Amino acid sequence: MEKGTTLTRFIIEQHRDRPDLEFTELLTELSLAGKIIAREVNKAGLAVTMGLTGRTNVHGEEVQKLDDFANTTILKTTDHTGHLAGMASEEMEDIYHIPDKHPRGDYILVFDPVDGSSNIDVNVSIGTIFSIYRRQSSGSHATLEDFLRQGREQVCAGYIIYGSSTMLVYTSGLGVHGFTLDPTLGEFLLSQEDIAIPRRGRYYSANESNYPAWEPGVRRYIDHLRQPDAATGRPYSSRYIGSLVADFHRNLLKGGIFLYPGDTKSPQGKLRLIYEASPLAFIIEQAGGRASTGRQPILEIQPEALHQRVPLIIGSPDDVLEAEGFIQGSSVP
Ligand code: P6P
Repeated sequence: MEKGTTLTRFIIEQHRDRPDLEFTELLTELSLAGKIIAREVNKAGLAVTMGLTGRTNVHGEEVQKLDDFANTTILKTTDHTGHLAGMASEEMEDIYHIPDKHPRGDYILVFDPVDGSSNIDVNVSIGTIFSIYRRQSSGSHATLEDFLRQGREQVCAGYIIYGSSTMLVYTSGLGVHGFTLDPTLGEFLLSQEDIAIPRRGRYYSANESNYPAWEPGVRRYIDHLRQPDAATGRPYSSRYIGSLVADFHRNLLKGGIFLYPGDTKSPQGKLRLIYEASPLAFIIEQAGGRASTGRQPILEIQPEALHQRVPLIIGSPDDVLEAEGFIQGSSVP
């Protein structure tokens, strides 16, 4: 479709022949939440959303006022659509049940309302990550089992990145498409259709202060990337923003690999499976990329807990495959 097509029209036309994907309105409401959050992000430097709430979340992390605001905004813009049977978020310990005054539907929504929120105060790009599954339970409310799903069962995943421009990138299994918010219209307009990640990149993203605590295969891989080799464009450049959505978005468009492995302090790493790794893994596979723990595809992991963490290696397929080779010990320099 031509650039400048609105998100709503794109979704309607893309899903026209897919009666199984009847969550157009839900995606539209999510984009409204993105616009509202973008407005707060853009004035965070001025408004009361700067700084902390004084509370901590289920993970013991300081809850930024914007985290709270974004979480509430997404709940309020989607809970009445009649598409959802429940929701789960990084900011909520338990499942959010749709209030009885609203109709319930066949889907569940999981999201990280503002990932990278620690970057709010220093004006670094941050993002919202979301994912939609068809519910499995049949009762009046969603159950925990509706949320503990392999990533392969996602019907939709996306993110909104609040940066130099606000972009919404999503897939519903029919490719990856990017929309840029035109603030004068208040509309997300198609800017990149069928995004495909380069097979190999020139960037690697990792917090190298963790290098001493990484397992030997990860250290060998990073050492490998630093060695000159014209054929594969090494040494790669290190690009680490410390904001997952921003690092992911750059690698999606330019090619590259992002690594947040486990280490001796945190064997499962830092990032969450259900509302961070799985949605981004669905997107990257739809864009021709790859996502794993280094040993297992992210989308094949069976979650056991709502907030469980997972090592994440994601990006250009040739780069992720090469990293897996080092981690699994089948590649030595
Ligand atoms: P570290 C931000 O807090 C976040 O959850 C992700 O957005 C980011 O990729 C990661 O943590 C950064 O973690 O340990 O490098 O500061």
